[in-house]
Amino acid sequence: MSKPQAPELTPDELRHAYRVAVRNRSMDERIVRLLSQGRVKFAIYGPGQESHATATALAWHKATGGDDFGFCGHYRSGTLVSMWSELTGREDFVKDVLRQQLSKATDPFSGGRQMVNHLLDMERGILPIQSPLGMNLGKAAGWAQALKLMGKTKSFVAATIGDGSTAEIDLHDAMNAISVWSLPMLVMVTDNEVAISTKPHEGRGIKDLKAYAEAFDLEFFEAKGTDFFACYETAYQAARFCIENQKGALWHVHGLSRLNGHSSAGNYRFDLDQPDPILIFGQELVERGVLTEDDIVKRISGTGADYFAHHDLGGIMGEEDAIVGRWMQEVEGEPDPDPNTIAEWTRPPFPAVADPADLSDRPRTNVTYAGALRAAHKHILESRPSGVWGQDVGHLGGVMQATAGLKDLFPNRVIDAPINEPLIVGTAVGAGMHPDFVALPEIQFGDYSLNAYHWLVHMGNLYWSSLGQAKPSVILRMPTDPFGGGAMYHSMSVDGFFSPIPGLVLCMPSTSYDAYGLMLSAADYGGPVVMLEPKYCYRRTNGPAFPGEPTDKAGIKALKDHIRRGGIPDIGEGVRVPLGKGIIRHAGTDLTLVGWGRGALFGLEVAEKLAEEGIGVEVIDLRTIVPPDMDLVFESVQKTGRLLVVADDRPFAGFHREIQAQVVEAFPGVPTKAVGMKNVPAIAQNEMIEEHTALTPERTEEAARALLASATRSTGMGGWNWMPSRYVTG
Ligand SMILES: Cc1ncc(C[n+]2csc(CCOP(=O)(O)OP(=O)(O)O)c2C)c(N)n1
Ligand SMILES: [Mg+2]
Repeated sequence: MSKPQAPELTPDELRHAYRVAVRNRSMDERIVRLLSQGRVKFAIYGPGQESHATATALAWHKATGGDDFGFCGHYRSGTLVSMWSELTGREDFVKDVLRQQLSKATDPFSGGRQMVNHLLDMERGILPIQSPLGMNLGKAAGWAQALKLMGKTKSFVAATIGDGSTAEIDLHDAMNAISVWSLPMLVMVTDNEVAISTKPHEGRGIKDLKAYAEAFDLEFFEAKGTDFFACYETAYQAARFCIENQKGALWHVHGLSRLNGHSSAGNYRFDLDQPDPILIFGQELVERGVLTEDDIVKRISGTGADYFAHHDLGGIMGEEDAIVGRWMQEVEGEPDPDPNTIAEWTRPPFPAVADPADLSDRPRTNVTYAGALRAAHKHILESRPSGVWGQDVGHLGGVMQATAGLKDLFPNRVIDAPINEPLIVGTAVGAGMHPDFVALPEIQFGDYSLNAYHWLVHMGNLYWSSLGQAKPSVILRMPTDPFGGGAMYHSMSVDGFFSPIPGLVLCMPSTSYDAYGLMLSAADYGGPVVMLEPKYCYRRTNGPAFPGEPTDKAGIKALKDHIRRGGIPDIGEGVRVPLGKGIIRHAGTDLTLVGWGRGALFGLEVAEKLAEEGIGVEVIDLRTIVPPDMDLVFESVQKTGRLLVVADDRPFAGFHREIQAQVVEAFPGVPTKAVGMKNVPAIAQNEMIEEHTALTPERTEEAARALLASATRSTGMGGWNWMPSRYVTG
């Protein structure tokens, strides 16, 4: 392969690179000084990476023009992002890094929420750097995937990991995504031959990065990280390779120095024995006649730990250091974040959705739950930049047939993904961060979503930690709960695992109408939403009819046949179900039954049965589990004085207990029970045992009757004016 030659850099460009390099060095070393004075608690920085960083940003800017670009670095990428910012018109970037270092309210990346050098600038394609090392790769791969699905044919995306982080499974995930989806993405391994304190022989299983890259059909590049010109050339070639071939590459940047240790948590004394790229770069620029000896930094003999004691800064760094010093003073005087704002940016505002009119008079729908999901996907795929990916979602239409028929309509945007849940969810997070893109990943069985648990946590905290700048629009769907002999690992309920994750919206629709309406609201919403879909529901036709559904016999038969054969029903415009709002499925005054998923359906069965005996059970279907519609629950309990919580998951330490706890806090003394799966490790394959373990209508009824029979009482502690219900007194 003939490699493209990088355009020659002008003296002005070289001087600019040197200036940015020394400005960042000055900032880092001034922070080191603050650390030793105890004026900063923690720092992580990049002295030793400046030549590689400035050269790389310059090369990528030349190779891409700054468009259709994405980069997710790590905590040592500050100088690279600094250079990129200047090239794309953002000034005073270092001042902003200082604001983050000092955790000021003015920190534009996170308002004092993130650790220093956890940067982002969505407008310039700088994706949010977060601490979990390998996950920056998944976000970048997803960003690239969405660019591709949006028809960008000249895009380029890069991500950084250190040499030690090559042991993280995330690298395997990203390499698979880049290889299988042919993503124009460069994996940059910045190798300083150490990971905090762990040496390569202790921490690196990959012995040959070239062979490793080639095994995934990625082009391999390498360059010495202290050599500005080699890095510039290689960064340009690697970027052009990715752009022209729309394929992936791996760049091993070796020989990097780490001049102040890993972070302030260890020994951060400046290491005079390692090669300093700034000294090398300065000398080269003098030799090329670009700078004079007076311009550049030089090593001098001095005493003490301070970098400044051992260096004559020269003209350029002298100027830059004066600017940094001034900025530092200014930033120190800026305000701290206001404690009253901690709950801000927890999640995006929910879209305003008119509460659906009372649907109880509507006939039952003839659209199955799976059919409704197909229609929701179709609507989203038609109306927005979006993509569906998951195992077997394309050719097969998903194991639950929730995506059947979609690949025929959108062959490139409905994608059969590798068997790798973190890859599926992680790339969805990256893709969903594009302002208009909605990622629609599916996990084949909820049980396997546990492999991607960290991605759920990650997508839940991105919005908060970036003050709303990183907003992953992801609708992650998965079948859950026991049904029909699924056995272990095809029966798990995951609501109790996921409900404590901050920042997520967790839905479990029980009807076709809600499945469709919640998905569309989730797409309008634009934040991360997890849809848990009870396997029991897919072929059922629970809930009200959609507007315009046929009512004549022939029409109904045609609709049913169409859906049974994998067709996508045509659901008219406008159906939406509000996020965060429950619904009363059955009114009553004797007992409040709060359920979700199958629990709501069984609850309704029980309510209808008890109504024949004159017992009024009020059934609330939460629909959105998190955040739960507690107003609706409280209003009902205020009226009935009893609470039963019903869902498939185990009540033990699960979400049942959250509802109970909130109700008991609001209404001390209220009698309450929770019913769900028995507290055993899993569901057995034997269906008789499954029946004995899982939630059933019978156990729901039993719990309701026991609760109705128990005397209710008020402790008088909570000040709620509870009156004995008609059932108990009468
Ligand atoms: C997933 C994860 N595990 C552990 C850490 C803690 N940690 C932070 S940096 C680091 C070492 C990384 O070494 P390397 O990848 O070589 O990068 P370097 O810092 O040397 O540039 C570790 C273990 C983390 N941030 N993320
Ligand atoms: Mg390292």
